[in-house]
Amino acid sequence: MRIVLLGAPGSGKGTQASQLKAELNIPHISTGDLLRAAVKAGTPLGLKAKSVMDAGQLVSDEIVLGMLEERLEQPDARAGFILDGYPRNLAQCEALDALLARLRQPVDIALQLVVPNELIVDRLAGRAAAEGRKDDTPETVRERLRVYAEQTAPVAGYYEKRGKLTVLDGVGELREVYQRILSALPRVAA
Ligand code: B4P
Repeated sequence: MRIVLLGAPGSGKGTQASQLKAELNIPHISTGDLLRAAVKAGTPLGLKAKSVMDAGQLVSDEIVLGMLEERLEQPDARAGFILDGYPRNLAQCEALDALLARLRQPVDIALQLVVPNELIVDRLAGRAAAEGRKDDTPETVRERLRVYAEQTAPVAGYYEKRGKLTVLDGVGELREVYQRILSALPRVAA
């Protein structure tokens, strides 16, 4: 199964995807994680991405697509994948469709987790305290939510037009949200 997880920062995409990958036995591919790994390794690409991520902006489409392409071409992704954090704008939607057409791996379902902004701010403040991620500071979170509303929100419409979008309530205990996701997936018992 090929799943795209959509939602604002802090809506629970990464959290839910890491649980779902074990259930479905397919890799969780997070562009945020790929970028953070490049930053940590100090690669030229990571050095370029770091300041952009710390400011809450989107890294260039070209850099993210190159990384994603390399990851999706790995053998474990042939059985399917959970894509988290991509696409983040309409240009990335088109690029993903072209890439997946070449790999003969079209998206089966796009799941959007909806969470109100006030709750997102609380969740990310909790993560800032626990993990110290630089882009979880209140000021950067506000910028990430602005970028999301401006550039990423239209991505849901892209999948809706193609009959692939399912919108889910992302508010509640982790387990409750997870059950909603399982119930929305074709051929997976809830
Ligand atoms: P991401 O890594 O995608 O960061 P994120 O949006 O915060 O999502 P994440 O999956 O980590 O968090 P989650 O909601 O699960 O992106 C980081 C940066 O990378 C971007 O700002 C951008 O610069 C760059 N980037 C990534 N992809 C890109 C792309 N395609 N193009 C350009 N740039 C790109 O969890 C958040 C917190 O909420 C956690 O603490 C979790 O425990 C908590 N939580 C989750 N569900 C909960 C629940 N039900 N109840 C209570 N708490 C919950």
